[in-house]
Amino acid sequence: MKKIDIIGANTAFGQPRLGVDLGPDAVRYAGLVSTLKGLNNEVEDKGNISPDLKVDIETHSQEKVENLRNFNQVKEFSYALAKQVDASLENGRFPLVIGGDHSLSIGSIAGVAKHYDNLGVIWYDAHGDLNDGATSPSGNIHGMPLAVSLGLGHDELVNLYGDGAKIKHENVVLIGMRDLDDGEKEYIKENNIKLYTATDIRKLGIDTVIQEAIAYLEDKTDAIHISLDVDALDPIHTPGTGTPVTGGLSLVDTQVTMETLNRNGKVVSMDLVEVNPLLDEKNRTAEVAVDIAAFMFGKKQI
Ligand code: Z70
Ligand code: MN
Ligand code: MN
Ligand code: MN
Repeated sequence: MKKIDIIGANTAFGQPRLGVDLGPDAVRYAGLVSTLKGLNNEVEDKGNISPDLKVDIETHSQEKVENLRNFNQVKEFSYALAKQVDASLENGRFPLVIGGDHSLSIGSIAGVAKHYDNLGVIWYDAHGDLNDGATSPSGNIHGMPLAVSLGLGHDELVNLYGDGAKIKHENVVLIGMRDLDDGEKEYIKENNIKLYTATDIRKLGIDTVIQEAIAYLEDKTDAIHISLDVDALDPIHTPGTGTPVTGGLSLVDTQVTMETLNRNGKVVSMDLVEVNPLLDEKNRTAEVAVDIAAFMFGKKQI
């Protein structure tokens, strides 16, 4: 039983495709609140961060500052989200942030990091999201949030809602990677970041991977944040996302990961991001997102 705040992070500013801003509502329509309540959690839906968001389909994603698309919008949105996540933890609740594109994690991690000196982060994603303006091939800030949280990137993003890096390299575990840019690969090696690629997971088995990840973070962290991009899963399960990558993780692997993390009890906050209902098949990806959340909050197969 957990006390959960659902926070709709309806941003599409971190990348050029519209529709991901509708992700939080798609996940609501797929039954998020009733599912989590049905598992005996206390649930409050806090609504969306930008309830009056008016998307301008003409100008969306045209503007760049130092190769950072929609820099000012991402900055403002992230700050508002950080405040909301901070308040949620302050009230003794579990912030469950529903995206929206992955740039939102700049804000959610900044909010959580206010509460912990040694926050652990599990980045469950096909991508590393470890670019900065110089290494990014796209200028899309959704490819940068983990770098920003580690202290690499534009000053105003790195220092957003608290000075400097929010997390340490040795407190991060990457799971599901299979589409890393060259600069990201170098950054992972240089900083010795713990990494499980999609092929590592197939070779070792997901249970070994998640047990190793927990053991790796156990003694040096005081809490864990999980940031789950639905493109970590194979597009067979989650077709409704902006950048699907073949060869992904299975739904069962993801259920095992969530169930194990729930049992471990150290996870205090979660992002569930990159659901884009405009690219989906009958809201299937949102339904899978609800199932993933269910396993994080008490669902079992028997
Ligand atoms: C690429 C970039 C990315 C999500 C794509 C892609 C990043 N590395 N992240 N989809 N969720 O543009 O930086
Ligand atoms: Mn991502
Ligand atoms: Mn991704
Ligand atoms: Mn370091």
